[in-house]
Amino acid sequence: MSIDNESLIQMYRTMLTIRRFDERASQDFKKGLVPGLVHSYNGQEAIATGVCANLRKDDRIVSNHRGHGHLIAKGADIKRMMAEIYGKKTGYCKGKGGSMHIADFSIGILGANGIVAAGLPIATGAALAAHLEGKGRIVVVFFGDGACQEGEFQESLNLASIWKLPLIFACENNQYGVNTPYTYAIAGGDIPKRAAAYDMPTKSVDGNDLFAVYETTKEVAEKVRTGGGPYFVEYKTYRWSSHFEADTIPDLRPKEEIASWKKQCPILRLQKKLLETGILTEPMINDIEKQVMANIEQAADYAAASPLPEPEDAMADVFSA
Ligand SMILES: Cc1ncc(C[n+]2csc(CCOP(=O)(O)OP(=O)(O)O)c2C)c(N)n1
Ligand SMILES: [Mg+2]
Repeated sequence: MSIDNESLIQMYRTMLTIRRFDERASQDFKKGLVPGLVHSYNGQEAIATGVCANLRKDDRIVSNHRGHGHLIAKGADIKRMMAEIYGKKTGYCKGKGGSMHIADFSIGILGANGIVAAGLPIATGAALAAHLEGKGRIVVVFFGDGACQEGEFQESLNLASIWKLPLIFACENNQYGVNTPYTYAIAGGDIPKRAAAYDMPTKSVDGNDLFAVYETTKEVAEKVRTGGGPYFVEYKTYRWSSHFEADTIPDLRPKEEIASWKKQCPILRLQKKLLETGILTEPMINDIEKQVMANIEQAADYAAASPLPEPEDAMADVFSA
């Protein structure tokens, strides 16, 4: 294993922060404190964490509608994230964007995105910029299995491949787009095969295994960074919650299937490994839990205490062509 103990503990902390952040956002949504939508990342934490741990600060990511985990793993400020989700003036978009528009260019976050697959062409453009710039930056775009059905997916893979761009296509195959299983929706049922058709190397890994995610991404990122062209990685996983926190769309997935995936909890799997190897102890785990919870409380208090945007702010920072 090529990961040092400190990095492993840091990744454990990041995964727990993502889990507790989304739990809190979901609870607050149900209390009516969140004006927009919340798409929970619960169950997928190892992917954002293991991928972003291989990125430089000036590397870029492009996220999607289920983006909180990606943003936290790339280093976003959870206070400003929470404030944005609450629609407050202190949030990343001054309270006017909500969960799906959070961006922080200063740390390479080019934005979450509410339009399925719309991040792929943005990432392709950013990768072209990185390629022309020649400073060894890479770009990662996170998207789901459902996004692979969009035209932008095909166009982006093609351009990235013919131009040999430094881009990792990180497909989080959580088995469903809302309630539609990918095995039904995707002809042939094999997502990496689609990328291979664009003459791109591919890998498929257990996205609930932090070690597999980290090691695979490390190898892939090195190739992409050193001029190897784009790479497609399928991270197999499962979302624990229904599509989003509103109950307007019922969860039609089999209850036994959800329960069996919960047994593959990425955080508990990592925790077990770290306990077995003595990298973490029970008291250390309790301490991390307390620290993470305190940070989440602080972020939620900050959001709750922050002012709403003023009506006269409505047209500020609004762009149209
Ligand atoms: C272009 C477009 N079509 C449909 C939607 C509605 N929608 C939002 S998320 C989603 C499912 C996306 O599934 P997937 O890409 O697998 O991501 P997951 O939600 O599973 O993380 C759909 C259909 C949308 N936002 N944009
Ligand atoms: Mg999906």
